[in-house]
Amino acid sequence: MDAAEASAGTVPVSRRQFLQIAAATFGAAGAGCSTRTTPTETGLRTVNTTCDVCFWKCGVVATVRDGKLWKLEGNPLDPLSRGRLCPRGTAGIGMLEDPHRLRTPLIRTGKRGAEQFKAVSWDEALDHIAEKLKKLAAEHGTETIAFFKHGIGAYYVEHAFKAFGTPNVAAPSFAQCRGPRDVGFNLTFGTNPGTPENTDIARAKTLVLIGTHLGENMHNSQVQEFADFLRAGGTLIVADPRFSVAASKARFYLPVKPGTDIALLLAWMNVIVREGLHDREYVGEHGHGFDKFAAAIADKTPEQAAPETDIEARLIRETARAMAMTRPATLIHPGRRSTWHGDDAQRGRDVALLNALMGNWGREGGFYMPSCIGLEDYPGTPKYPKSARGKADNKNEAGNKRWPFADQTVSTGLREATVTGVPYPIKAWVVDATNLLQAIAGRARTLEAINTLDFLLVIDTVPSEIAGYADVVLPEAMYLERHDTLNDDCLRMSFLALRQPVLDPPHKQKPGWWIGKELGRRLGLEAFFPWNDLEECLKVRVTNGGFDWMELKTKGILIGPQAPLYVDQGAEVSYDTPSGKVEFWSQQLADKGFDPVPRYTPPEAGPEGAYRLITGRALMHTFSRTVGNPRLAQLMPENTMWVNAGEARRLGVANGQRVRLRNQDGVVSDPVAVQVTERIRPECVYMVHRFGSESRAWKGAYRKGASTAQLTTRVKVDPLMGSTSIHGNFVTLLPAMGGTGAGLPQQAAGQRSTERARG
Ligand SMILES: Nc1nc2c(c(=O)[nH]1)N[C@H]1C(S)=C(S)[C@@H](COP(=O)(O)OP(=O)(O)OC[C@H]3O[C@@H](n4cnc5c(=O)[nH]c(N)nc54)[C@H](O)[C@@H]3O)O[C@H]1N2
Ligand SMILES: Nc1nc2c(c(=O)[nH]1)N[C@H]1C(S)=C(S)[C@@H](COP(=O)(O)OP(=O)(O)OC[C@H]3O[C@@H](n4cnc5c(=O)[nH]c(N)nc54)[C@H](O)[C@@H]3O)O[C@H]1N2
Ligand code: SF4
Ligand SMILES: [Mo]
Repeated sequence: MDAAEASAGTVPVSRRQFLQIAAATFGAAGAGCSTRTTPTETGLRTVNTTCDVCFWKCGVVATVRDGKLWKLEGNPLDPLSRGRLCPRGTAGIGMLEDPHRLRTPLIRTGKRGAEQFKAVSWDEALDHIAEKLKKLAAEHGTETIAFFKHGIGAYYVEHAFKAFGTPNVAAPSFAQCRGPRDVGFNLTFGTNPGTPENTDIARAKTLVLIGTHLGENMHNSQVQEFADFLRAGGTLIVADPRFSVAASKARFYLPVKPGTDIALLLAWMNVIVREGLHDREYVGEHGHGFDKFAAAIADKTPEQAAPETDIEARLIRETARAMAMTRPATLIHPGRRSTWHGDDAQRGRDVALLNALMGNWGREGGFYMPSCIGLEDYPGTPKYPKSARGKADNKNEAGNKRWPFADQTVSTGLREATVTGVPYPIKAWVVDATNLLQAIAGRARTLEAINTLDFLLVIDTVPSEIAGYADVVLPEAMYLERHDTLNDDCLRMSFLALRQPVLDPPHKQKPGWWIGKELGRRLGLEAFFPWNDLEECLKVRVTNGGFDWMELKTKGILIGPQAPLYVDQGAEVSYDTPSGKVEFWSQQLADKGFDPVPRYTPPEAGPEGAYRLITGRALMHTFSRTVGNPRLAQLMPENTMWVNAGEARRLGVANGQRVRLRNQDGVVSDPVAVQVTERIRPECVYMVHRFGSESRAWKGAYRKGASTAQLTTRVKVDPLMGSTSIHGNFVTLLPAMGGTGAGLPQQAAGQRSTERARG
C-alpha cells in the first residue's frame, strides 16, 4: 500500500502493513541512489546547509544534479568542518535513500510495542494529539507532560511544549552523556567545556586522553585539530584499557584497568604537587583551598595507585612530569561521555583539578575563551509560563533535591517520576529525535514507565524502537529537507550557520518547526509562533542581529566577531564558584556530605570468569541514527566484540566466531562476531554501542549486531547529579548456534537471546 493511499484510510492495519507504510517503495521515488525534488529539474545546483548525522552540525555543501542529491561536501567557510565531512556526513545521502523511512503520521491500533498502526492524515494526527494533551492538562496540569529531545531539530516542538507549560524537558546528552564531566568542571571552575568543547587541542604541546577516544569518537573539527597536534609533534598520553586509534599515535600508552581512573588522576596530581611542578603562581592567585587539597592527596602516591590501575609507578611519575613540562600548553582532555562507574562527577572533577594544576584555563594550548553571537528571539515572542509545581525530575518525597548538583533536567529522574508518581505523576511523554530505549540505561524501567503513560508521542524519521511503542508517530522530514533553528554555538570565533532545505520531503514528512507551529495553533499558542514559516522567522532574527540574511542563505555560514582567546591577549576569565576562585577544596561538596576532594573507590568486581563490558563509538556510525543507513551499513553492518587474544585462546574462541553474551543478570544477547585482539586488556570486552535494534520495521537495522543497552541491566546513579553509569556490567561468552569453543559453557549451546519484552 502506498503511503498516500494508506493515509486516507482509518481502517486498522496489521503490523505487516505498518512495515509497508513505513517502508514502502521510497527507492522508486528517486530511481537508484538518490532522491528527486521535481522530475523536471535539470542541471546542477548547490545549497549550503548543515549536517545532522551527529551533533557537531558541520557546514555542508549539497550538490543536486538533475533533481537528485548527488553529493555532500564540507563547507570551506565553516569552522566545524573546515571544508571536510566525516564518513557519516558524506553518507547523509543514505538517510534520504533509506527505503524504511517513516512516510506518514501513524496512530496506534495494537497494543503498545506491537508496532501496529493505522496511517492517518496530518490533520487527524494533530487534532488527536491536541485533544489528548488538552484533556491531560485539564485533569492533571501541563507539567505532567515530559519532553525528551536530542539536537536542534527538536527546537520548535520543544518551544510549543514549553509554551504549553511543561518545565520537564530533558535530553539524554546530560545524565547519559556529558553531565558528570560538566558538573565536575562546574564545581571546580564554575563553568565547563561546553559543546563544542573550548579545548585548544591544536596548540597544546601535551595532550592527555583519559578514556576519550578521539578518532573513533568523530567530532569533525576536533579530530582535525587532533591531527594538527600530532603533526606538530605534540606529546600524546593515552590512558585506556583498549588500544584505541588514538593510543596508536601516543608517546605514552597506559592500559589502565577499567574503573580506576580516579586512582590514576590522584596519583598524577600527587606527583605534580609533591614535586612542586604545578603552576604555583596561578594556583596562588586563583586557587581556593589548595593546602587542604594538597594534604588530601599527599598519600595518593603512584605506588599506591599502581596495583589498582595496573600501571607501573614509574610510568605514572614519568607521564605526570611530561604533563608539567609543557604547561600551560598541556591539555587533559575533559572527555565527553562520562557515565561510567557511579562516581563520575568526582572523576570529572579530578580531570578539572589536574587541568587547574596546569594553569591552562584561558591559556594557549589549554582551554580558550569562546565567543558566540547569541541572537535575540523573534520580536514579541511571549515568555513561557512558569510552573508552580516546578520540575519533576529531581525531587524526593520531602521535596528536596535528590541530586544537589544536577543543573539540567535528569532524563532518568523524569522516568522515575513517571513510574513512582513522586513528586507528581508524569502522564505523557513526547519523544523527539531520541531513542530512549537504547539511550537511557535500564530498558526494563523505561518500558515500565512507558506502560504507565496515558499518551506517548514520538517524532522520528525512521520507525525507531521507541516509535514502536508510541500512541502517535509523526514522520519528520530529514535534515536535508528542512529549516531548523540557527546554530550559534560558542567557538574560537563567533559564527552563524543555517540549516536549510536542499530537497522537498519525498512523502508526507514535515519539518519539526511546522509540527511545533501546527500543534501550537491547536493548543491556542499562536502568539508563540508569530511568523508564517521558519525562513521568515530566521530572516528577522538574523537581520535584527545586524547580519545579512541573503549572505547567510548563500554561504550557509557567517563569521562574527572574535573576542580574545587567551588571558595574555586580554581575555577576561572569571570563576563562578562560591569562592570566586578555582575550588581545589570544595566547601559546597562538603556541605552536602560529599568528599571535598575526590576519593578513589575500587570498582565492584564481577562474577568469577565474567568480563567487564565497556563501550564506545565507531567512526562510521552515530548511535541509532545510522545503523540502518544503507551506505554506512555497507562499511560497518554490525558491531563485533573485542576480546583479548590470551583470553580467546583460553576459551577456545576464534576470530570471527559468533557468540552470545550473557550478563550477570542472565540476559542473553543476539549473536555477535568475536574480534580477537591484543588491543584490549584481559578483564574487559568492548563493543560499539547502538547495534541490535529491536524495531522490526526499520529493516536495515533490525537485530544487526548485539545491543550493549540490552546487556546494561545494572546501573549506578551518580549521587551528585543523577547520571546513569553503565560500565558495571559483566558478560560471559556462550557459543551461538552451531558454534564451538572449548572453554565456553557448553550447556548453554544453542541458547536463544533474551526476548526484549515488547508491550
Ligand atoms: N563516530 C562517532 N563519533 C561520536 C559519536 C558517535 O555516535 N559516533 N557520538 C558523540 C557523542 S554524543 C559523544 S558523548 C562522544 C563520546 O566519546 P568519548 O567521550 O570519547 O567516548 P566514551 O564512550 O566515553 O569513551 C570510550 C573510550 O573509553 C575507553 N574506556 C572504557 N572504560 C574506561 C576506563 O575505565 N578508563 C579509561 N581511561 N578508559 C576507558 C574505551 O575503551 C573507549 O576507547 O562521541 C561523540 N562522537
Ligand atoms: N549503553 C549505552 N547507552 C548510551 C551511550 C553508550 O555509549 N552506551 N551513549 C550515551 C550518549 S553519549 C548519548 S549522547 C545518548 C544519545 O542517544 P540518542 O538521543 O538516542 O541519540 P540518537 O541515536 O542520535 O537519536 C536517536 C533517534 O533520533 C532519530 N532521528 C535521527 N534524525 C532525526 C531527525 O532529523 N528528526 C527526528 N525527529 N528524529 C531523528 C533516530 O532515528 C533515533 O531514533 O545515548 C547515551 N546512551
Ligand atoms: S562530524 Fe560528521 S556526522 Fe557529525 S556533523 Fe560533522 S560531518 Fe556530520
Ligand atoms: Mo553523547
